[in-house]
Amino acid sequence: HDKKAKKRKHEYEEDEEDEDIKPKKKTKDKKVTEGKKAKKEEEEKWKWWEEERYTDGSKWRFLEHKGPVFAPPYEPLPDKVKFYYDGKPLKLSAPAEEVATFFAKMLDHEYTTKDIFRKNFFKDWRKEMTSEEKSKITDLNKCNFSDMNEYFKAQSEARKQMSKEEKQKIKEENERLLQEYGFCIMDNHKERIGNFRIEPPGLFRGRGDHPKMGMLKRRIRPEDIIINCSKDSKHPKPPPGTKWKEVRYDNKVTWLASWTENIQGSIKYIMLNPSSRIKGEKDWQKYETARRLKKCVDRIRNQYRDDWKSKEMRIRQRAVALYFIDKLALRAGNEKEEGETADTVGCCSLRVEHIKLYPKMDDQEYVVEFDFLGKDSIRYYNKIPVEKRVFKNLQLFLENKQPEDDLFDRLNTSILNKHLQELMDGLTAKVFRTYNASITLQQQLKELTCSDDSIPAKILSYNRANRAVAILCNHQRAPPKTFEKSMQNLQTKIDEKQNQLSAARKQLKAAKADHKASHDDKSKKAVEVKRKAVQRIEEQLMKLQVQATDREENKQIALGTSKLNYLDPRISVAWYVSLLPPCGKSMRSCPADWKTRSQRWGRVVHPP
Ligand SMILES: *[C@@H]1O[C@H](CO)[C@@H](O)[C@H](O)[C@H]1NC(C)=O
Ligand SMILES: *[C@@H]1O[C@H](CO)[C@@H](O)[C@H](O)[C@H]1NC(C)=O
Ligand SMILES: *[C@@H]1O[C@H](CO)[C@@H](O)[C@H](O)[C@H]1NC(C)=O
Ligand SMILES: CC(=O)N[C@H]1CO[C@H](CO)[C@@H](O)[C@@H]1O
Repeated sequence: HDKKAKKRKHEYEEDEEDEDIKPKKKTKDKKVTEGKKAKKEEEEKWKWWEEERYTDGSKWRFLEHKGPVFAPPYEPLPDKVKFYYDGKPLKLSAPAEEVATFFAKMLDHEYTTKDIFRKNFFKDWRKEMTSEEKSKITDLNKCNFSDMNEYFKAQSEARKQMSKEEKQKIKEENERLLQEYGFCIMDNHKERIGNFRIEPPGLFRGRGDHPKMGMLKRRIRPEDIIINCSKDSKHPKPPPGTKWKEVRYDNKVTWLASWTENIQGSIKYIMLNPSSRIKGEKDWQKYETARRLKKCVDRIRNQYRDDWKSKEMRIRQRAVALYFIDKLALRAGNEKEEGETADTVGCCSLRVEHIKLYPKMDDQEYVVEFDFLGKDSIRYYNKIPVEKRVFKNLQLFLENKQPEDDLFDRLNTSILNKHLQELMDGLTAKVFRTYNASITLQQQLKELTCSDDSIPAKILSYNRANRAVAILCNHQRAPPKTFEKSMQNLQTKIDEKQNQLSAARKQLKAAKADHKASHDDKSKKAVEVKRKAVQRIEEQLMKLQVQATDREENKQIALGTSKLNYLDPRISVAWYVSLLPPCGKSMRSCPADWKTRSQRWGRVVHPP
C-alpha cells in the first residue's frame, strides 16, 4: 500500500474536486483470468449509449451490492519485537502499539523528521494510549522504534521471497474478493465497482507541507458506513457483530457506500468503475458539452474581444479573465480542497504579484509572465504574448495597486460562472479546458502520426500528442526518484542489444560469403535464418530506443489525468481505426518536417 501511495503522489491525479475517476492500477485487471475475460467481454457488449436515459434525475432503478471490504484487523507484534522508551523496553497496549507501528514503518522516510509531522503524530498517538502509557510516554524523542522498523523490513523482504505457490494463493484470494465484492447489479447489469476496498488506517501525509501531516487516519468501521442500495435488493450484510451506520435507498445518487474521513472531514464514496454506464454517461455529457462549445466558441471569442473595449471596468475584467481561460486553459479559481490552507489561486483570484508585463521581450511584443501556485500547489509558470488590447487593459487593472491586491478586483468566480452560463448552457471554465485538450489531441495526432511508422513509433506519437495536452493543462509531476536508475537500466539494455546486432550482422555477412562460395541450398537457408535474426534484433532495438525517448520526454509530465479526464475517448478510437488497414495505407506518409514538429513537445527527441 505504501508503495502505491507513493506512486500516486508522483502522478498528479486529483485534478478536479468532483473527480472520482483515477487511473486504476493495472495489476487488478491482470488478475482477471482468461475464462473471466470472456465473461467480461460479454458484459461489455451492453450498449447503454443506445438506450434511453432516465429523464427524472434518477440514476438507477435497481442496485444490489455486497458492501465494502474492510482492512484486515490489527495483528499485534510478536513479543520479541520491542519498543523502547528512554532506553528501556515497554510493552504497549494493542491500540497504542498499532499507531506506533504506522510511525515505525515510515522511519526511513523524511516525513518522520519533520516537526509538524512529529507533533501531529504524537498528539494523536497519545489519544490511543492507556492512562498509564500516557503518563510514561511524554517525549517522542525518547521513543525508539528501530526494532519495530527492522521487523517490518524483514517482513517485506520475506514477502518478496515468497514461493510461487504462496504468491498464487494470495492472487487467488484477491480474485475471490473481487468476484464477491467487486461487482454490483445495477439495472439488470453486472457492473464493476471502482474502489470496494477500504483503505487501512495509517498516518496522513498530504501534499507539500500539509499542516495536518502525521495525524492518525482512523480505521473505518462498519459503524461509519452509510450504505446506498435498492429497497428491494438483498442488502449487504455488515461483518458479524457489527452494524452499518445507516442504509439508504436513494437513486438520485450514484454511490454505493459513503463515510466521512477524519482528517479533512470530507465525505468518501464507493463508486463504480470508469467502464460502467454511470461513469460513461457522465463523461459522454462532458464531452458533448465540449463539442457544443466548439460550435459557438467563435461567437464567444468575438464577444469578449468586444468587451475589452467596454466602458465598464467589471466587463473588461471579465473579458480579459475569459481570454486567459480560453487561451491558457486556466482554472476559474475556487477549486481549493476543503481544509486546504495553501495560498493557491486560479484565474479570478490572481493577484498583482502573480503577473509581470513586458511591452517588449526578445523579439516579441506585449508579453505577460505568469508565476503562481495553482490548485494543489502546482506552480504555473508561463510567458506568453497577448493581444495589444489585453495588454493595455492589464496595465489599467494594475494601476495604483499593491502586489497583494487582486488583479481582477471587480470579478469573482461566481460572477464569471454566471456569465459563462449566459454564454452557453452548461459552460464552465472546465469546459474550455476539456475542449482545448481534446481538440489539441486530435490535431496533434494528425500532425505527428505517419502511416509508415512502426507500431512503437505510433505509440510514441500518441504519447506525444497526449503530452502536448498535459503540458497545456499544466499536469506536472516530480520526476520519480527511480528515474535516473531506470533510464540507466534501459540504456544498458540498448547497449547490449546494439552489441547483439553487430554480432548478428557479422554472422549474416559470414553466411553470405559462405553462400557465395558454395551456392548450395543449405547455405542459402542459413543466409535467410541470419537475415531474419538481424531483422528481429533491429526491431527489438528500435522498440527499446523508442521506449527510452518516451520515458525521457515524460520525465516531468503526468499523462494520466488528461487521459482520464480531458480527452474524449472517441478521438483515440478514431485515430486507432484510421491506422488499421486498408485506411492506414491511404494516410499520408511522413512529412519532411516531422522531426521539428515533434520536437515541440519533447526535450530529447530522437525519432527512430
Ligand atoms: C534503539 O534500540 C536499538 C535496539 O533495538 C539500539 O540498537 C539502538 O541503539 C537504539 N537507538 C537509540 C537512539 O537509542
Ligand atoms: C488551446 O490552447 C492553446 C494554448 O494557449 C492555444 O494556443 C490554442 O489556440 C487553443 N486552441 C483552441 C482550439 O482553443
Ligand atoms: C462576488 O461578487 C458579487 C458582486 O460583487 C457579490 O455579490 C458576491 O457575494 C461575490 N461572491 C463571492 C463568492 O465572493
Ligand atoms: C434519502 C437520503 O438520505 N438521501 C441522501 C443520499 O445521499 C445524498 C448525497 O450525499 C444526500 O444529498 C441525500 O439526502
